[in-house]
Amino acid sequence: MIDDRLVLHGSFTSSSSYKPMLFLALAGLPFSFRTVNLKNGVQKEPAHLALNRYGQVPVLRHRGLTIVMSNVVLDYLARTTGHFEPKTEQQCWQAREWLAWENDAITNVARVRHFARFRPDVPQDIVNFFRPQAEAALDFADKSLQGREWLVGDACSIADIGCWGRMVFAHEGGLSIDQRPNLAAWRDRLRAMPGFALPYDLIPKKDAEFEGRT
Ligand SMILES: N[C@@H](CCC(=O)N[C@@H](CS)C(=O)NCC(=O)O)C(=O)O
Repeated sequence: MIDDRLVLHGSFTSSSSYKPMLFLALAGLPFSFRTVNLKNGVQKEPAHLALNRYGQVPVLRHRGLTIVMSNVVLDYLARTTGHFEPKTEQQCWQAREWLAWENDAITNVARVRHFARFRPDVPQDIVNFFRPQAEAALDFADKSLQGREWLVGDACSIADIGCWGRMVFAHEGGLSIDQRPNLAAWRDRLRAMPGFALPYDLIPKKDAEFEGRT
């Protein structure tokens, strides 16, 4: 029998885990959460490496499949559930384009935050190299949202969830969403959606079952 329950492996400090978790929460879908303790290095243990060769989170398991890389997980969830998939084929490709850009550019926001939060030993010169790239990524997203509510089409899509999800911890790296009016308004639109929560409220520190909204 094929197991139809979605199982997400992730960590509460991880923006990459937050992205699929937020998708599932906004979609109101039931799923199981399995915590991976990054601080203790559980992601590098053989059992986890068997699921994710990169030794990272997140991992989604569903119907006998194992899917890794947060944006691939978002793509999979949109395709299999129909939630947060834009309307036209062109828009579907555009949403994937935003996710690819996100992985190039907003990753710098995650890097700066990672150094600030977890790696005080990293020399300031290195942080200073990534900070302008992080600021530029936030500026680009802010400019792209000028005069529009969502990154693609006229509704929230995986593009918005992916881009917001990786910039959610920006403040922990001393980067500001609030100072960018279009980004701040977009974040507030996401925040107003049923099921929305910030990572520390959404992602449990222990294994958990989510029954979704009926
Ligand atoms: N490109 C990957 C990045 C995943 C990633 O960097 N995960 C981090 C947490 S946000 C992780 O597992 N770090 C632990 C490690 O690398 O040891 C994705 O989007 O899934």
